[in-house]
Amino acid sequence: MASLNDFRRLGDDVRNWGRWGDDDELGTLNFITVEKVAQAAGLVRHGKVFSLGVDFGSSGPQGAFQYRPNPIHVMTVDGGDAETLVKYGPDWFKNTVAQQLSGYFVDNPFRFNDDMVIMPLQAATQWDALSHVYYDDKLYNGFPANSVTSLGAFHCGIDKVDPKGITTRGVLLDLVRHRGAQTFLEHGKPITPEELDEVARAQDVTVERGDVVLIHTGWWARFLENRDGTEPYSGLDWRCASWLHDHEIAAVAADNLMVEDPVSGIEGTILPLHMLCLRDMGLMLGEYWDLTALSADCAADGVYEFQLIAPPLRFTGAVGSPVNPIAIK
Ligand code: UVW
Repeated sequence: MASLNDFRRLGDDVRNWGRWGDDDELGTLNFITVEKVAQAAGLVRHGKVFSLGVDFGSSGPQGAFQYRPNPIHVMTVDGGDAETLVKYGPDWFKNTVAQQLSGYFVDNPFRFNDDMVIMPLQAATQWDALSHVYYDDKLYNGFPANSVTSLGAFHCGIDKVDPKGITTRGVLLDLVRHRGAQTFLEHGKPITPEELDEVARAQDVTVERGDVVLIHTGWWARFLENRDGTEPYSGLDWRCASWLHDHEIAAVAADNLMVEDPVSGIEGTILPLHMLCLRDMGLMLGEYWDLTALSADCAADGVYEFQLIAPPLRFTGAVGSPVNPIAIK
């Protein structure tokens, strides 16, 4: 087991603070240049589109952690209101909402439906913003941790990503195939930097500056079988921070709940890779990405690179965002 000193040493090695200026809030997304965007577009050869987003609904992966429920979907207007609630609804409804709606629904063929969702922004397929995780009272690039307030993140929020978006070359590293696993990487064997290199070599793909690397662990396929959002798995070891740093990638995403291995590997802290990536490197993490169909296609044609389009939603001051990432080959 490594120590907090080992962790801090690696933090010093991979820290990107000041690399793109003292006011930078994009972090490693700065590696995505216009040339990179153009290169990625050139990878589209067959028009095959893969949606990497999962369903946002009541049977999603949340619930096991009490602070994160699954999305709650509420209809705020539906066409049935025209036939029933406008006529028979309670007085408060008739005197307020119905008065407005009757303008649309009475003596008028027009009908409409509206809805809303209440959910943690971390509920399903998501990006962690750089302000999601910190330590020693500092966010990425040295911004004070108390700049994330009850009104939201004034630094490193997900809204800081939007001007640049996330459109780049994606590279899939298929750990399931590499380990010959049945469905998913069972708990107990964290993925090491050396193994990431082995997988890339075996797939004959290079990981380059500005790429988003997708780690296929099979966890999402497993979740669809047993609906157990707490199923332990093997994820990236904390030492992979060096690998992600050395390859100058733009971001990393996986098909499991945390990207990193559930076993910390550092005595005295949980989630060291989150801290090294988000706070020290300024590298965003994508979680709960569905890589099943994409990995099957990559195995079939031997092509593990593609155009990836995955812009977060622009929630002001939010520390994360749902996303529906698209891979195109
Ligand atoms: C935390 O880091 C707390 O959560 P997540 O794994 O969703 O990023």
